[in-house]
Amino acid sequence: MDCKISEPVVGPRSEDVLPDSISTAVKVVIVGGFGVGKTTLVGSVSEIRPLTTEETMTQAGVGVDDLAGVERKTQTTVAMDFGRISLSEELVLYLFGTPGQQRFWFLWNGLFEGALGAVVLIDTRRLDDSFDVLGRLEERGLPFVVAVNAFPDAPFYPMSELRAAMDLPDDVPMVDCDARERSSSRDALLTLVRHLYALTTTASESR
Ligand SMILES: Nc1nc2c(ncn2[C@@H]2O[C@H](COP(=O)(O)OP(=O)(O)OP(=O)(O)O)[C@@H](O)[C@H]2O)c(=O)[nH]1
Ligand SMILES: [Mg+2]
Repeated sequence: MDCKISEPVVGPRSEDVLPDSISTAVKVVIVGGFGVGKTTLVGSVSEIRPLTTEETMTQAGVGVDDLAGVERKTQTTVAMDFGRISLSEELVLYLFGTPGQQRFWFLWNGLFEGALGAVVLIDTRRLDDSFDVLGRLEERGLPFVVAVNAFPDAPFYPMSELRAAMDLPDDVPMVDCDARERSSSRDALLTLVRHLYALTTTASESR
């Protein structure tokens, strides 16, 4: 019997393949407290379909998860987010979003391995949640920028006041951000890359 098998060719989608011009790949982490928009940022900016590990929040979290300010949240990251964005023909960023709930923070060690920098997302309604996050980054000595994610009912504070409240050094860049907007999320990542570049330049000049 004549039998022709025409299996579909399975392989990477064209948008998943990096152009040959890419010469530098940098790993960055997206960190911040519970529900500040980390998964949203990775999802809005990634040029590949992002990997998420979202689970439905259940009654089991009552009394464990602090839902103040994010009462309408139904899903939470339990392991990581992953995405990718090419910032130029040569430079690609690999994005690793961390889980925000403190009970999953033990996963940060693995996620931070090999990372060159971090974007810290903050929500001005729950600024206190950022203190532990910033403390952990400072302990690790990982360079970071702070992105103030704009929630509609969040109080507005000038950047200088936020900087003072978080006791941030003057050389840590701060940007406004709407994690739902691709261009805004991209700007936050570009701010981090410029910061990393400036730190490298300063370090090599002082040698
Ligand atoms: N208005 C507004 N809503 C946002 C923004 N970013 C995220 N959200 C919403 O805030 C909620 C929480 O966002 P997530 O991206 O899940 O937050 P997360 O930091 O990943 O949360 P965890 O992983 O649970 O810590 C979602 O309903 C988003 O749609 C923003 O910039 N503006
Ligand atoms: Mg998340």
